[in-house]
Amino acid sequence: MITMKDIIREGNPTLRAVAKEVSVPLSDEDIKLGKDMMEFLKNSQDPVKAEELKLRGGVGLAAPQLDISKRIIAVHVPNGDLENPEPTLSAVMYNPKILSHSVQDACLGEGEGCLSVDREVPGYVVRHNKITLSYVDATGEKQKIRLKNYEAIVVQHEIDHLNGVMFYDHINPENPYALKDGVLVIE
Ligand code: FHF
Ligand code: ZN
Repeated sequence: MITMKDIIREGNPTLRAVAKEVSVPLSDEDIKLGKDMMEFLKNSQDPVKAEELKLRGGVGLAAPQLDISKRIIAVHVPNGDLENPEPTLSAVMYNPKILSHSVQDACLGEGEGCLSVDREVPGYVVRHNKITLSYVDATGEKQKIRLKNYEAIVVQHEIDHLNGVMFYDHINPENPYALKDGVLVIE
């Protein structure tokens, strides 16, 4: 089971490396890793398990954060509605690739954090508002999906980890809350 001690923190060079593509058909090892990553996200969002295991709540995880330099991400985005616990997006993605994106940019109004960063870094992280994405799913099938708003932001944060990019690389150090005209702020 993955816990916080498995997650590497900033300063570890693996977080700055470009991760390697996984081979398809997927290996049993890569399938198992994807399952473990998804289990971590679900546990981290379960109030009882998160407290027991002292997990920080997460909506995404990338294999390099486990010191594994492979192009594997997991995303589990809850539906804010407590009556309806269906996640809006829940997937393990192998070799995810942004095929195209909107001209419109977006950022989270609250800024971003990271399981590999044990400090607050204030500021807007400007990303694409919409992305068209291809990836290989947990069953080895090629998928192509369109994402927008919060789901698109989470996936871009994860794909950045595969390319050695941290969220704060996108923050303007002179003016962390400077925004160009037309950027959608997601609250
Ligand atoms: C998180 N946590 O998941 C953040 C960090 C925008 O690479 O967003 O570092 F648990 C992956 C509902 C809403 C339930 C939010 C992408 C952020 C990715 C993980 N928590 C949440 C929740 C959260 C990072 N990460 C602050 C830990
Ligand atoms: Zn992160």
